[in-house]
Amino acid sequence: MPVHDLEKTFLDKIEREVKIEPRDWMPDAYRKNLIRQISQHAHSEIVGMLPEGNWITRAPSLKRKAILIAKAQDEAGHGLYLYSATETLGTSREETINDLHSGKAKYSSIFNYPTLSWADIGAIGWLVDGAAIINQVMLCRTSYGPYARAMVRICREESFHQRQGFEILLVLSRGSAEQKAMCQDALNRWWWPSLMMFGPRDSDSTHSDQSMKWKIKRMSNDELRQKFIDMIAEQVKVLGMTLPDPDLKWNEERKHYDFGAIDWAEFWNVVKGNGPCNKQRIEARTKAWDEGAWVREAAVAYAEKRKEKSKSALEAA
Ligand code: FAQ
Repeated sequence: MPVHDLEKTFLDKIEREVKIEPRDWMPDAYRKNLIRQISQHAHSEIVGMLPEGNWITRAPSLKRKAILIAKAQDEAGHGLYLYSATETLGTSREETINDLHSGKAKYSSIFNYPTLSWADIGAIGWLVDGAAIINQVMLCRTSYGPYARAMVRICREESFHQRQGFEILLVLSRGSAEQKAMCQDALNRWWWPSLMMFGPRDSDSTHSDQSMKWKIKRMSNDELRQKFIDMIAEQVKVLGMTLPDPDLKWNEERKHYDFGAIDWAEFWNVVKGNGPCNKQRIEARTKAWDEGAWVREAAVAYAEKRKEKSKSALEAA
């Protein structure tokens, strides 16, 4: 079929909300954009375990430790579904991971901030998972089938993560003066970086226009950010805490919360690799990759042995 007709079929599917599947024809730029977004999403899940890992050995009780381990394990699983979804687009896992280690591929800016107190684990669950869900609910309707299906499962787990984060903060907010202060301090430090998770303003977003046309993204960065702010500004009242933004105010006309200026210079600085923990995060991932080489080699050797065995069994039969 001529490329023109293939493209017409592709666009027609997008128009009719029919999912694009791995073996379907797709424009190179669509494939490339998906590889970029899905792999960066996968890297975010994997790097995202590191700030939480910092508290697994120091969780305040056995119950909290077990919950945190389970949460980090879920995130490893999300990363693996998403690496698999990236592979369906014709790229290898090694290539994708090398791009993370070399700094070519990004991961969410949020994971370059340190976790200084136990309350930070609550703030990550409530704010970071909360922001991730707002973004990912829209991605359940993304046009690429394997990505959309992975998102459905991931969202179910993320909403549990968000509730556990809120519950950690709720307990602290009803605790001693010291615990209340710890809770407020975590919110003060995580609020603005959480807003940055949604990406640059729509006017500065390079991929949004095309991604919206192809229905990879279904809502814009600013729309999602506003949705998140409206949700959190209400929920924070239950905690009896505040968000560190004096301009945060309900706007009756817009039926949304107004909010103060985001520090975009800080955002780009972190994205470019100069955040408080960027270096540490990549070093930890590279070290884990190098130290796991023997496991990958053993798995390949075992798979080859099994293949050989079943081949000989077939020949003998
Ligand atoms: N950090 O043109 P746009 C989680 C980059 S999962 C770093 O607007 P796009 C789970 C962007 O890549 C969190 N870089 O880009 C968890 C592009 O650069 P490039 C991750 C960012 O793709 C919870 C440039 O800026 N979620 O948290 C960021 O249309 C707790 C221009 O930007 C996803 O990845 C950023 N925040 O929109 C785990 C969701 N924002 O690639 C552990 C899927 C933008 O050209 C604990 N991704 N950039 O070099 C998306 O929905 C989109 O990719 C956006 C960005 C909305 C993130």
